[in-house]
Amino acid sequence: MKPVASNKPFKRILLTGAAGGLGRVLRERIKPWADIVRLSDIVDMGEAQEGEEIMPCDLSDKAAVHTLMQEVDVVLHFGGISTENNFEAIMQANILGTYHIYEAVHQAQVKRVIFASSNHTVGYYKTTDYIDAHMPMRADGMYGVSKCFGETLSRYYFDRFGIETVCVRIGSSFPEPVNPRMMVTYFSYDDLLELLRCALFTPRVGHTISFGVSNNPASWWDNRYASHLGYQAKDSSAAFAHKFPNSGAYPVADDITTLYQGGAFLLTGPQYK
Ligand code: NAI
Ligand code: 15L
Repeated sequence: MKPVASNKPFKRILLTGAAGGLGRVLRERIKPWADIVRLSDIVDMGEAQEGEEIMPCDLSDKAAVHTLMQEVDVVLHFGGISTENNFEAIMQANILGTYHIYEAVHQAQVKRVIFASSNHTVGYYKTTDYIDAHMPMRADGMYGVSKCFGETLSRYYFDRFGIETVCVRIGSSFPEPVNPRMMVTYFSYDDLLELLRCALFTPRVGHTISFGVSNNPASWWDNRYASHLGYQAKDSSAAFAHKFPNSGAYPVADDITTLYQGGAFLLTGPQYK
């Protein structure tokens, strides 16, 4: 039988980190954008459903990442270690892994990457600061440093080879805020999907850094340098305000987790005495 012509925008999207919290949310929801969603992770992803391909891969394995990239149109790079950890582990998954992704993207002539960066690239700014994406990065730990590496690496691949990337400095993308900090950093799943849609379908993005955050009552982040994406958040943490009646008292003096934007990440890793 003759194959039915598809009118989906992409033939194949690669999603790394497909077994993770966000990967499992995106798995189903990005299907309208591609004939095939290629799912990859280092852990079990279950059975392939219609319109899916499952390709397990350790991001630190260069040859495997190159195989993963064959016939891919665009990449949503969400795989890697997602919280503070020892440097060796972070180096393998996030630093070497992201380097492998970009080398493979270059070799396979993939045109665009969406990189799941993090608010922890700027976690050492104060919670009284209002920052934009042109201000210097101030990572709050080795995890944040690895995301700074990914942002810098993607800038290099754009400047040298013209490979476009949207780095999304994701705030806190979970079903709902679970502490007062997340009243500021909350990024609903619907808004995440909308920002990804903007990042994929805006004709020219060059190298863009966007804060991934909903339209929350308070904000630390000015998204002016990503305005060309046209992202408009529809959700707000205000819907959960009843859970944190005292969040107006934030920050709390002498509580480091409320003084810096990185929150509890300030208490991970080596501490100054
Ligand atoms: P997650 O930890 O649930 O998912 C990450 C996935 O990457 C896991 O399934 C893990 O198995 C996989 N992975 C780890 N090392 C790997 C390796 N060496 N090779 C291949 N796969 C590997 O994290 P989550 O919440 O889904 O986040 C997804 C991405 O978004 C991560 O890159 C994270 O840093 C970033 N992010 C997420 C935020 C959030 O609020 N959920 C906030 C800021 C950034
Ligand atoms: C992140 O970068 C982490 O991946 C996620 O698990 C949360 O800790 C998030 O930041 C946050 O700051 O809430």
